Amino acid sequence: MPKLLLATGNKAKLRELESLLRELPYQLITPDEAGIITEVDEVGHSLEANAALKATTLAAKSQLLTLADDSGLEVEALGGKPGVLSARYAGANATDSDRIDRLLTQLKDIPWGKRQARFRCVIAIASPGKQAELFSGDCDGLITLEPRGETGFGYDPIFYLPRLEKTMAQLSLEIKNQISHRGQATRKAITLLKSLVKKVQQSP
Ligand code: ITT
Repeated sequence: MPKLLLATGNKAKLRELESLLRELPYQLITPDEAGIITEVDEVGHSLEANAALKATTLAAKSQLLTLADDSGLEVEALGGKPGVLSARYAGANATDSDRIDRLLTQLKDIPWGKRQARFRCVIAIASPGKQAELFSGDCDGLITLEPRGETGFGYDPIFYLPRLEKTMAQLSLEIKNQISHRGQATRKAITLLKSLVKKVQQSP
């Protein structure tokens, strides 16, 4: 079976990707199994640029077909911030709870009707020495007044989904994957991954 490196240092993201990709005819390889450190300087100014950078850099390092994910939260009242800086929003060594506190403080005067936000995810797939192919997904919601729920990661406890009347952190991993930005982007990428497997099988 061909190998696919899931190039993320975020364990919760890794679990979601493993679940989304588990039916595919690929052996999914974690960074630990490949013996690589996934840290890449995310110098790009967009999720697209950073996803491509992570996938091409780590494909070159591992010599494996590589999938990388760059994602973020865009808050309308903050003009789309933290966006591409979502992971670094409260400084380099901050925790998920530090980032949530910072965001809730920034939004303290914003009323419930104006707390629209969007999760965006860009998945990049790259073979060693090749350009990355990109797939995106998004998911709309509202930023709550306080955290609720225990599942997921990152900003999930303050991301409310009106249709489900729950935060993202009140959903099982399976339901989150059905509706999330990452689920949507990954399902688009699966079409490419399936065609790449066929090519490998057909080559002599
Ligand atoms: P890798 O770069 O190693 O994949 P990372 O956590 O640094 O791990 P990103 O650079 O893509 O990942 O940063 C995305 C940040 O956006 C992440 O740390 C969360 O704070 C937030 N985020 C992304 N997807 C999320 C999700 O599904 N639920 C909640 N927060 C999310």
